[in-house]
Amino acid sequence: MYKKIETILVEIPTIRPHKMAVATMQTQTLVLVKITSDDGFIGWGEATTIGGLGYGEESPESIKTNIDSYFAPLLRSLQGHNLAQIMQVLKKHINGNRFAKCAIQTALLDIQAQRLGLPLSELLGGRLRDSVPVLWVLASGDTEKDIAEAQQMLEAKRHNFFKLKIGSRAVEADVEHVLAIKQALGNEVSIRVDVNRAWSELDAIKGIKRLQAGGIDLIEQPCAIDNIEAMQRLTHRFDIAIMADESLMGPSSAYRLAKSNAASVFAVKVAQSGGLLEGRDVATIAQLAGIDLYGGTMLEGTVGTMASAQLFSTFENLKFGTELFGPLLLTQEILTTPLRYENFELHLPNTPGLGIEIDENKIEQLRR
Ligand code: MUC
Ligand code: MG
Repeated sequence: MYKKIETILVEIPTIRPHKMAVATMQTQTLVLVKITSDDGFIGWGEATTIGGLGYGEESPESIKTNIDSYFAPLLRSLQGHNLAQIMQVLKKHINGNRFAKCAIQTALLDIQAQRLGLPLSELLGGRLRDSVPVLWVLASGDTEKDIAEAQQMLEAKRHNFFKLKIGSRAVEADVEHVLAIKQALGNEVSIRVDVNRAWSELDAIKGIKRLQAGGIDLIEQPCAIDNIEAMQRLTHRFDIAIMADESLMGPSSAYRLAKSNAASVFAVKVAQSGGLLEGRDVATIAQLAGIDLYGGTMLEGTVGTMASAQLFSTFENLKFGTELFGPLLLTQEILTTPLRYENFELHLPNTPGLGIEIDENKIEQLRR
């Protein structure tokens, strides 16, 4: 039984403003869930989002309210430890709320894996790699600063591929910005762009033509969430990889996107999928449809990042790597031992569950 469910909002400043078409972040609000089981285990989950309601349909405050008011009483009323049965009841009684569901499921999986003495990845099908490649997102808003930041990351062997946040300026200005960075970093360094749905289809055609010719490797979510037809036409028209991000909201949207050939790559995000198990389903749909995979982030802190890494470590095809750099964008550490980023990759622990230890004193200091 799970009698104690706590939801904690933790506010952490970022190392620099993070400028995206949907919001500029100066701080991140981590939404953490801590569940204590009757047999003495503690599990953690995370439901962090980006820019309040700027990105998704759930805000940190609404996630906390909904977990405290609806998920927690329901979970407290259930007997036993059967995770599938518990999630089935939660899904039956609670509509939507994918981020909240993901956090609860992660904490329960963390506990179940600890109970079995296994790393969480072993409950998700089994680990195929002990580390995942991690890119860095350049989003200072300034071309020269972005180039310097990328060069620093390359020298420190922290990241060797990059994603650029665009979409807030005119298409031409964004294209110049991207191509200047590509030229400065050279052919060997993979550069991708995330438009965060800011372009019309015509903007996209104009922009992608030049970006493809300039050697850019991937265009993420160029058009509106629901404009599946535009994504389909762009995927068909260009050789460059077109990736669905915001349009992917769990397995059924993954199925629709795959069926309409509306992307050549999927950004799998555990919270957007509605849980780790649903993220795995999204990946399976992609694999069956011949769509490549990329491990996405909602700029989560260490809990959501490690949960995602545990899932991504089980993917057979992780062709486009991951963007699990969220904790590195934050100025404060909430683990007793920080995550290990080394040689351009995030390394997974072999200890049971998520394999991380939360510094609860730090959480107390930083909580809202
Ligand atoms: C997004 O749209 O991909 C991921 C990395 C980043 O900088 O923003 C997020 C959201
Ligand atoms: Mg994106």
